[in-house]
Amino acid sequence: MSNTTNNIACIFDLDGVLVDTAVYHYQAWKQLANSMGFDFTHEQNEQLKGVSRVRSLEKILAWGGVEKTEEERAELAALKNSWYVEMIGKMTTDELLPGTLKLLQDLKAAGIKMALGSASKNSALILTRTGLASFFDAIIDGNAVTASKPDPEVFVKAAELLGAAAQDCIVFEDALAGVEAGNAAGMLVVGVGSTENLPGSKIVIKDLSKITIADIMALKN
Ligand code: B16
Ligand code: MG
Repeated sequence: MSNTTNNIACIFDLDGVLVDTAVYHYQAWKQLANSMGFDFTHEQNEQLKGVSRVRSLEKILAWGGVEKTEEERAELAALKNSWYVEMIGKMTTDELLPGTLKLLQDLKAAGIKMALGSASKNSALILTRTGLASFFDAIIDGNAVTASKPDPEVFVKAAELLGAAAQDCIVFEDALAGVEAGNAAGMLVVGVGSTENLPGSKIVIKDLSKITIADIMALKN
């Protein structure tokens, strides 16, 4: 691999980019909303992607027209998380999204630095269950930041830990809040999902099987 590859660094979002956990978040939030007597749509669920647990709950309560005290909100968030953790505790390597393993293996073999940049406070369990932990040179997740995406903090901190300049970082994101965070950090953003949901991305790919190291290098040139 040429030296130029050493000048780039890749920062991956977790839920919806590397692993298929978005469906578990949805199931757990839906169960919580249903227990309070209301529901929300798939379109509304899109707005929860990349958004912190606390902020997600606030949005859901607003959709249901339900008011709760801070203490009650903390209990509801903990309840949702207990259901979610039960689900992800059973995850296997089969739940990696298409192309994840191959791209991470190729990047590792090429000596390209990689970081995780996730809003989740459960990233350690997910990485362990799916066998991805050893790929990352740095992990920044919901436990390491004070501001949620679209604030750039998560990606800025990840780049710092990698020792990479913002302009050399490529962020992979499935959520609009994450695309905005990557752009605010001055990084190049590859959207993962559908174009209509991810404006502001440099390119949008369906999943990680649709991109190679050569494609990534071409984006930087
Ligand atoms: P947790 P990501 C985000 O992860 C999810 O997209 C979002 O739906 C979730 O609310 C957030 O993590 C917090 O997750 O409750 O596990 O701390 O996409 O940034 O990897
Ligand atoms: Mg995500």
